[in-house]
Amino acid sequence: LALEARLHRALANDEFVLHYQPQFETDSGALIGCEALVRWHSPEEGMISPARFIPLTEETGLIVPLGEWVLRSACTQGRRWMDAGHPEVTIAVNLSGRQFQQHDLARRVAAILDETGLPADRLKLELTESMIMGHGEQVVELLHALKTLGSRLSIDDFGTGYSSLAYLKRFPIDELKIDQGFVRDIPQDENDMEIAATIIAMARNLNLKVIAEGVETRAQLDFLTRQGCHACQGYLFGRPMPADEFARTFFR
Ligand code: G
Ligand code: G
Ligand code: MN
Ligand code: NA
Repeated sequence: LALEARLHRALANDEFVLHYQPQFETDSGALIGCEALVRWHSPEEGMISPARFIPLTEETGLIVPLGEWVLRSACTQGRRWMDAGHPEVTIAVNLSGRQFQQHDLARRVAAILDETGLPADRLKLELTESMIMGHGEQVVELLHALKTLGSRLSIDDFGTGYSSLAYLKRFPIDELKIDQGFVRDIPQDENDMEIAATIIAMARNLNLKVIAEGVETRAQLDFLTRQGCHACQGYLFGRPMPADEFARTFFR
């Protein structure tokens, strides 16, 4: 069977799973949230990374129902952890451009929040610069509609797309997520350190939260903390892991 057909069958057969990666506040060391990352548990091949199938689902449009499954599953998990009495955490979910083109996306998100019972302010939607840049007033309206629900908006892979600073002021964004490409070579690469420091300073000046991803070493964490980065995510703290392992590891 071709990959596309196998992906359709995988969605019907419930072969996708979400892994969760923790996010920590740098000052306090407190767990503040997690990012939901999809994996395909293929009966033939075992666990398959989204890097291998997300691009094809974006081409074929399957990302729309898959993305909706991801959102519903992540919200369901967030509500389950809440009901179990675990500390308050936000659940970050990646949206793809195709999902963002749906004119009724805000209504769909609202319906999923309603259905799962996750409070809107515990959901964080990760968007990329290319999804929101240059798409006009419709996008501004959609962002405002999502904000009005009460959920948070984060710009993923920040610094890798168009860098128009105007949109940061114009759009109701809550957080910038520094791309791991700027974190990887801290503290060896002076340019990357300058870029990371500049993004942090800019975010703080604009009253936005800033989180670094791909944090793997103590030296990276120390640098980011000194610069005033609010939060960090990366292998130093934990890899993406199944929900039960996440709870055992981080809710104690
Ligand atoms: O988890 P991992 O590092 O393998 O993810 C690889 C890529 O797949 C990343 O770019 C990540 O943003 C993307 N990805 C993971 N889960 C999702 C998802 O649920 N929806 C979308 N649109 N992208 C995802
Ligand atoms: O595009 P997005 O930022 O959503 O993708 C996140 C990707 O980064 C996931 O595939 C996740 O597995 C990966 N990732 C998370 N933490 C680290 C890390 O510390 N180092 C590296 N190399 N990758 C990471
Ligand atoms: Mn992401
Ligand atoms: Na990213």
